Amino acid sequence: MTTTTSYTVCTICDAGCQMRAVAEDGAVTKILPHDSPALARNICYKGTAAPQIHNHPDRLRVPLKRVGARGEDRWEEITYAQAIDEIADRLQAVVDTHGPEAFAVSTSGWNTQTTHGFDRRFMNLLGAPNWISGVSLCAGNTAAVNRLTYGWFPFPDLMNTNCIVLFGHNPRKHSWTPIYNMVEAARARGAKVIVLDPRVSEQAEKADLHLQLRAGTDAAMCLGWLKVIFDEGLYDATFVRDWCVGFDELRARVDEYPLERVEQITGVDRELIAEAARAYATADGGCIPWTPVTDQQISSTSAIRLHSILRAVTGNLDVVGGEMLNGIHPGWRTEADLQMHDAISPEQRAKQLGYSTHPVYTYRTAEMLRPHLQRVWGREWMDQVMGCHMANPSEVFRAMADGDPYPIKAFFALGNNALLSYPNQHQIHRGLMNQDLVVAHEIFMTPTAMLADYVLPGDVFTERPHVADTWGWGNRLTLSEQAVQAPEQASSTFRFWTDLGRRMGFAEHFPWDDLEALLDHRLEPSGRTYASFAASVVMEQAPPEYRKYRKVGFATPSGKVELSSSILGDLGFDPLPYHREAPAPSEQYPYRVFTGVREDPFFQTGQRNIPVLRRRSPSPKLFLNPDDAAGDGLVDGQWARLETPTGAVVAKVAVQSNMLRGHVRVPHGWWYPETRGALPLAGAFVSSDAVLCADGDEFLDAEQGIPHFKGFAGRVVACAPPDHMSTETLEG
Ligand SMILES: Nc1nc2c(c(=O)[nH]1)N[C@H]1C(S)=C(S)[C@@H](COP(=O)(O)OP(=O)(O)OC[C@H]3O[C@@H](n4cnc5c(=O)[nH]c(N)nc54)[C@H](O)[C@@H]3O)O[C@H]1N2
Ligand SMILES: Nc1nc2c(c(=O)[nH]1)N[C@H]1C(S)=C(S)[C@@H](COP(=O)(O)OP(=O)(O)OC[C@H]3O[C@@H](n4cnc5c(=O)[nH]c(N)nc54)[C@H](O)[C@@H]3O)O[C@H]1N2
Ligand code: SF4
Ligand SMILES: [Mo]
Repeated sequence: MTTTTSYTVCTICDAGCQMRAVAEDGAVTKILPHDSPALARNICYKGTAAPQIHNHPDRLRVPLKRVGARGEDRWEEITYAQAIDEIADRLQAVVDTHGPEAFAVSTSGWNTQTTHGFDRRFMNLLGAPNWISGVSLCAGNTAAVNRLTYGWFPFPDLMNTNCIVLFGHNPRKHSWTPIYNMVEAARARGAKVIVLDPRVSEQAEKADLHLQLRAGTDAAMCLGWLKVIFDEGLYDATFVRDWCVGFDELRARVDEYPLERVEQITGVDRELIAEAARAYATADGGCIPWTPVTDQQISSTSAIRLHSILRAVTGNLDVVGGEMLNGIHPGWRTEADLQMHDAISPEQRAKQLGYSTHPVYTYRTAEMLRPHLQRVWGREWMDQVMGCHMANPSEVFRAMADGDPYPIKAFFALGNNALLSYPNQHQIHRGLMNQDLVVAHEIFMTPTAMLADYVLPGDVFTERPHVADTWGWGNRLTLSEQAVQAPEQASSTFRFWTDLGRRMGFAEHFPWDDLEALLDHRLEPSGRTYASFAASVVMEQAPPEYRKYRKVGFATPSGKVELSSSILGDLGFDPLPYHREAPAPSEQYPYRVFTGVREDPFFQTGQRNIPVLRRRSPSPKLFLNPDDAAGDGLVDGQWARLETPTGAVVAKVAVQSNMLRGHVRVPHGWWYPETRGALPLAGAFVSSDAVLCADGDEFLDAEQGIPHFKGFAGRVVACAPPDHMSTETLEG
């Protein structure tokens, strides 16, 4: 028996822990923690379940072609070469009839890992602007909004900070373990932790201060903090004078939010608001780590901007314990460097859906930032957190479903369960049903893949070499070695785009024959090959350099921190942050529903088919406060239906005293792989939060067009368990 041990970067979730894969006779049999004591704790039970996931009997191994009606889940096995041939011909037919804008791609890049900018490269060569991603709801959009204010999306210096402010963000031992470990270490060092969460979350339980705000009121809360910070002179007046523009306008806006008003909006006592604001502003090095809760709200752009503004006016930008503007690794070609955004014409870029309606995350804003990014970071196009200048997902699905404003007729999902991963699931479904060509690149047969014409089997992270670059967000490079061969015809998304590109006339732009050759190219600026990198580096990061803006300024039009955003103003939006509400709860729909609270055993829509993980959480749960449950006559453990004007899902009631009254939590991403063949699309509509979330204008953030997942109105009624859950087999 041959046994090998390799360094590998886990992509089961997006935290990217480096760990060790043990392979015996060509299969990964065991995952070990890192051999560096500093990194050994960065591993969770999803990571150690990698062998069960990767060697699962249901892993897709051969390309499949649909033979039944779309969504019927009947297939024939074909060769990879036939699949690429037919996909190329059918995509070309769509482009010839409707133009390249009729082709859309959805991916998230975390898990396929080997995207390497090739999806955009292919689309840009074709002239296709409609690329979307799950990061439109997660960090990618935070990055885009951060750039409006200071031209970069900073990373918190958790190792050195004295104060951590968690807006909902709730890392745990088995949920974003590395961030959890850093927060724990900071706490042990004496750093203060402030949590803002409608629930007494795990982080809130241990926090120095917990502000139990109503869901969806984060922007108002931040305006309240600024009111205290300005009124009490707790800001860094020198930094504001020398490095910020728009202070007076901002101050006038903040004055519209006296603490009485903020207390009324957020439901948090004004004294506590002031105490928290003071604690953050006076900490010598405080940080507000990225959080998804402000990525998914109707006031998202304002709330994210307010985090940026708080960081700036308190003097926490690019200082020890604050927020690092690290830039990118100088010896590395980033995704953006490979994407060829100059190959697509400005006319085609302007057809990107959302370009005129919700432009902040589209090409339109990226085009405005180009000279400034070039000045500071040496690149015109930046792709932090795997997704910049993308189309608006809701508009893409509308175009797919209704041909409005123009038809989209070909849709590819790579490492993304698109049907469940955006708002308004029924519209996504209609859109997928209305396509001439749907391709899924997957490791399992998901509901989205069931709707495809072709399903291509993907490889997984232990089956390919990679150098992880913190998703273009930071300057760290981390080695991920190939431990084993992919099964049968499974391969990477790099292989897919290369083969499709070569087949469709772009061979000269896809010259790399394998991933190692491409990694050589990406490492070339540092004078290394992948082999020499792998032989000498496990992880590398340049030592931090602080206050770099003193040399280069900020990558904004003014070169300063724009408290009042000139770009937002030029785009016709309010250049100052504000608070906006979604339609309020009513007598008919009395609760504020929020999606989220990630479940430890699963990443997003995945792993419900992995027994060792599913056993830890057999069914989806609605969290309700005991008084609310009693008022509705609901008891812990019974099934209930959560209804919004958009749709209804069922889940088990979990009565929890840590929930704020009037709030209901619905989990993300539930479907029932075990019902494949028995329920349509394996129960994709039974318990999926995306069924509930609307994406009409009254639910969309104006500037980015992202939906409101944090506090939409709903009601809960008792119901019978769904048929497939009525036996206790799964529950046990
Ligand atoms: N309705 C709703 N939508 C959401 C959210 C929500 O809470 N509600 N959350 C948002 C957030 S925070 C995020 S981060 C995104 C996440 O979006 P994604 O990261 O795209 O997550 P999933 O949609 O679960 O899709 C991941 C798919 O990739 C497959 N996969 C895993 N590894 C590989 C691989 O190596 N190769 C290939 N080809 N496939 C692989 C898995 O089987 C799975 O089906 O979703 C966002 N969308
Ligand atoms: N095990 C596991 N870990 C994961 C993931 C997973 O699927 N499984 N997913 C990863 C990904 S992609 C992400 S994005 C993160 C997300 O993980 P977190 O950042 O921890 O976010 P959530 O778990 O969605 O919700 C966190 C908290 O937000 C609170 N909350 C709800 N609405 C609001 C609001 O309007 N304002 C505020 N301030 N708080 C609110 C909730 O009560 C909850 O306690 O987790 C990552 N880690
Ligand atoms: S936290 Fe767990 S699932 Fe996520 S990357 Fe780390 S080991 Fe993998
Ligand atoms: Mo996320």
